[in-house]
Amino acid sequence: STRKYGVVDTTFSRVDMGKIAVNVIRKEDPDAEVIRYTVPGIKDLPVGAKKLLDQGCDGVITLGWVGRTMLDKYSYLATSIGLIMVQILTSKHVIDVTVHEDEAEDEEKLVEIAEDRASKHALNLVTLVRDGGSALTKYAGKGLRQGYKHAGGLED
Ligand code: RDL
Ligand code: RDL
Ligand code: RDL
Repeated sequence: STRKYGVVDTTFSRVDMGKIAVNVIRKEDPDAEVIRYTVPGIKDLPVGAKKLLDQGCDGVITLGWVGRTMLDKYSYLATSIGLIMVQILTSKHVIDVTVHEDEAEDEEKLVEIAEDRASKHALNLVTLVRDGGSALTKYAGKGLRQGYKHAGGLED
């Protein structure tokens, strides 16, 4: 049967990262099916991901935006634990794309971080789902980053 990817995003986010992820997945794996599901905020992402996996998705990418306050950061910690629980319960990858609003002061830079992180992690999801984790081994220890330039491996 054809591969199926899930994309879960939020209305809280200030950048349409779901659209970016869908476009990258479609371009990279044109025969696959992509299902998009949008929730209000990050704490709704774990069940959104679980629903898409229950509907037969082989892997999911979530795209969340965390506000600047401590309360927002606690919400993210809870979300992250929830997303990890979904992965453990289903043995499927849920790639967590998160942009923290305090990563940059200016809005242009935040858009840049969001676009880079969503694109690179959408590619990671396709690789993991289609080719498996061994396909990433050639990049092990290379200091790859999403949202920023790669840090690079210390041994290179
Ligand atoms: O279930 C409804 C909401 O509780 C849920 O959508 C939350 O994720 C909303 N939310 C917060 O309550 C909050 O304090 C969000 C943030 N902070 C946040 O930083 N980013 C979000 N939602 O996407
Ligand atoms: O699911 C995709 C990513 O969310 C996941 O790979 C994270 O572990 C990536 N990541 C962070 O998001 C982060 O804020 C990592 C770190 N910090 C870190 O310090 N080390 C990592 N990943 O290996
Ligand atoms: O070294 C600079 C950054 O990598 C570091 O500040 C990370 O913590 C930034 N970061 C996040 O905050 C996050 O939520 C990253 C990710 N997600 C991620 O998925 N990949 C990253 N950084 O490389």
